[in-house]
Amino acid sequence: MPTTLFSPLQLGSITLNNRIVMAPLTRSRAGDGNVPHALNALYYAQRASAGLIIAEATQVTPEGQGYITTPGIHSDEQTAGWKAVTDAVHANGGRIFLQLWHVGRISHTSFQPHAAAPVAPSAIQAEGKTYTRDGFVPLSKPRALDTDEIPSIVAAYAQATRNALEAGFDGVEVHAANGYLIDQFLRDKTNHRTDQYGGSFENRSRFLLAVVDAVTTVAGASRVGVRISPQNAFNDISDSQPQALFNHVAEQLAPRKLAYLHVIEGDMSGAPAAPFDYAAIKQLFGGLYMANNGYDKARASAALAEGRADLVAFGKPFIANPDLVTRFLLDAPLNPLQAATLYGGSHPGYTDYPLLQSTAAA
Ligand code: 8OZ
Repeated sequence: MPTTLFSPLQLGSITLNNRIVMAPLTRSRAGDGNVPHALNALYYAQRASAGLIIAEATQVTPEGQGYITTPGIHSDEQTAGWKAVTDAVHANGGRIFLQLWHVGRISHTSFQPHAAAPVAPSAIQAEGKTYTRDGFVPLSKPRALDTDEIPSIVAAYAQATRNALEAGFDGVEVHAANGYLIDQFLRDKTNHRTDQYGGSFENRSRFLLAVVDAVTTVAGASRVGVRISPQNAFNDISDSQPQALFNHVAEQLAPRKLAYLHVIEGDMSGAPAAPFDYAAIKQLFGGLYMANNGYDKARASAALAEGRADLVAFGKPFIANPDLVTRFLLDAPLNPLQAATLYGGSHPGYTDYPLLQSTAAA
């Protein structure tokens, strides 16, 4: 039998009902104190038929925030809020990981404790804006982290992992993609350091690997995934040698026997990307490979059948179709995405996308 989207998969000690993954999606709908609340539990519970949900990027420290009303996993209240989310997903038979996030320089002083500068590998300001209480504002110039500050950030990822497990998550995903702090360390556009965290591939990968090792010490390797985006220019990120850099990253992650490697292939905007050998990344990593970026059912099915991926993560289709798995199974039409309700607000465009039955009955 060829592998399909509906083939179950053993992920460490947990069994996924299918290979259709809900990608991590920032929706900016946390409650006061960036605490997940009942609205978020309903949204995730509606999508529990995914083989695996990767809950949205969640800051591991107050300094790790860069957008309005994104959830955290550093306070007791946040941990308790997430517990209600994982309970609701598990009650519906789902599995859920949490994506651990630190934005680094993709932030604004208004999100930072004491309105301080955001932190980054080097003091290089990103081109771009973020949405604050005062609307869109340019990203703030970061300050470079001192070498001796880095272990405390690594420790914050470990503590966030303890909190995530206490909150009932089945595992965690380390967000090393999309131009945020870990990616800023990996790339030579944003990392101009001269200490052991800058320069060679080995040095630029040191922070990622320290985080991965700290997180796996807490959760066990089979409950830890990593997300990378070798060609994504989102958040003003790039590298002079992306293939060689990410081949090195995949090689270094391989012996760590993680749950999976999650790869955003190409550019998130859909802009054409240069040729890139993702098969090499998959082969060097050696474990389960989760593909992402603009897949539909046909492309995803082909990737699984041809052994180019083991799981496929879907973003926008899962926002608009809580019953995406059923729709794929039946080859049913998909609800279109409402772009205006992606970020912020309450139920509209979040928990009110219709199910197939209610569409048919209407
Ligand atoms: C879009 C808007 C805000 C955040 C990412 C967490 O790219 C994000 C994000 C995406 O990983």
